[in-house]
Amino acid sequence: MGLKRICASIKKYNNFLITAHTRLEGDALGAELAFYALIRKLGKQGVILNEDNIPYGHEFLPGVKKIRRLDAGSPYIKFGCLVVLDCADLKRTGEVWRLNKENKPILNIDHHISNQGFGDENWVDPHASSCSEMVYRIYKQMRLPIAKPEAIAMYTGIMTDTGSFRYSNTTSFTHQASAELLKFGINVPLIYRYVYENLALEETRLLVKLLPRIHFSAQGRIAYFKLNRSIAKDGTISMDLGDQLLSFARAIKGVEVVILFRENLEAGDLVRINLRSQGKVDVNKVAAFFGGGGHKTAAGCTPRGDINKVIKKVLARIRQVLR
Ligand SMILES: [Mn+2]
Repeated sequence: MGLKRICASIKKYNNFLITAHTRLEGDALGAELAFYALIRKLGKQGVILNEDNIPYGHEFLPGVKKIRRLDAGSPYIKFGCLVVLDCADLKRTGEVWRLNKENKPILNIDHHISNQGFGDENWVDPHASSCSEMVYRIYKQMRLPIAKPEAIAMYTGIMTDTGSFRYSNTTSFTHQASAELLKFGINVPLIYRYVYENLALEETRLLVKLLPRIHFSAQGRIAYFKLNRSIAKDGTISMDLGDQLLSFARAIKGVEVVILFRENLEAGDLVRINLRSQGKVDVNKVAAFFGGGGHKTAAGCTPRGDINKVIKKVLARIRQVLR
């Protein structure tokens, strides 16, 4: 079984480079911080390093200051093992995977159903609510004591990936794990406030402007937002704001699939697409068709092309499934 083998691998190495996907969020950060604390308890060394910055609202996580960003000094970091958390494929780490020039073993710990097993050791559990929940299971398997800082990290990861325990990935085990983490005196309302109720005033103004731009398709079963280059410029559309749009749309009666289309965020004619499903449509399959992936109910992809043509193609694909 994957868990036992991952534990054996962790014991083998002494120096870890720990990373997760770009556009960091609660689960990626939670899993990283909890994993780092775990190897420290085993008397081992490690560095957490990501391509992207700590996202707004997550500075409260204990230990977040020791997380490094990819920079000029990064190629000189020595490590014996690369740990990739919450990534469906290696490229989701951005450019971080390139630091593994000496082809050190890769441990792939992830819960995306689209994960093909890019590591030398893979533990992929699509039934896990979150990568943080998987790290929790490593603590249990190794019988390592949990302390408050990593309890906060793992709770935050589980909370964000389950949409605060309301998505279909929430299991009885998710609640059991969370119940144990709560014993460490975690301030749940405060975490919730930091992560979800922390919109900046200018973002709120933008949100109000964008909400009327909602479109519907398939008799109201698909809701989507089209964010043109002009709106998305200066990176003003944070994922935070994107999440707000997605949550708003998924709360509408009869809506099965919610999509966010963002034009040309980084380069060229790329369209960033975020998909959420209420369960009837497997959006991982839809995203996979356009070169992406994720989970059955939450996935993403970044195809090339004119945004209007891309929208047409994606909607046609989903309408087929809804039929
Ligand atoms: Mn995750």
